[in-house]
Amino acid sequence: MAIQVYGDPGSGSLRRVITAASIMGIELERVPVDLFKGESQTSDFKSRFNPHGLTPVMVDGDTILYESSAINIYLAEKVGSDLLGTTPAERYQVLQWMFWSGEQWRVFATLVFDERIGKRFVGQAEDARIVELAFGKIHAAAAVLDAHLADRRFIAGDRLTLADLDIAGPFSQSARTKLPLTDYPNLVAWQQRLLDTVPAWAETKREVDARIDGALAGAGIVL
Ligand SMILES: N[C@@H](CCC(=O)N[C@@H](CS)C(=O)NCC(=O)O)C(=O)O
Repeated sequence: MAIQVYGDPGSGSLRRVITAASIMGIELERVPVDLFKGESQTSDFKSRFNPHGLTPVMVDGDTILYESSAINIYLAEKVGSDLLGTTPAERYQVLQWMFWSGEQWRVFATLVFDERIGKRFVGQAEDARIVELAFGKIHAAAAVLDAHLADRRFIAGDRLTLADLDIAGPFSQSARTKLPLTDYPNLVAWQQRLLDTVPAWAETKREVDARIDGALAGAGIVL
């Protein structure tokens, strides 16, 4: 039976899994979950898949996993992919940056998305203090990334790994949420490199954009 992934095409987290699976040649059965209708927040979804009501969720036989990074590590180990590094040293670098991404980077981009876009769908205004706090954290992390990428083409090693996909996640919504990233030329160039050299990253961007822009237009929201 095919590996199933539950998620909404507008989700930057799902995008990381779809992209990684595509690169690894893993066929996924996609099960749509409409986040704009709250389909991940039902008691059925929470009790069966993820008590937090968040997606994506992967089902592979008896294995049910949430958290995109864990799903990508699971998939990479299943097929022995080099996306997770080929030596122990490389693998620890990949893991270091994946954990860093969750702790220092994506969490603040998600906060901005919730304030600037999520709240608009329920008729609320953004809290400027929360956005300011998140922007401060994003600036600090972007400066570290920009310096790290000054003499590197990819985050860990000299080729694409899961660390790149994890750190690229916030770019899925950054134009809509107006993240302050344009002052970091190495970061901007690295993101463009991913779009230019990783077809699945470009393809999933189109999917995310179509879904979110369509939902915004449908709700009459102009950012
Ligand atoms: N750290 C989690 C983030 C999961 C997450 O925030 N998912 C969002 C979509 S990107 C979601 O399902 N939101 C549904 C909701 O808030 O109701 C991961 O990487 O999987």
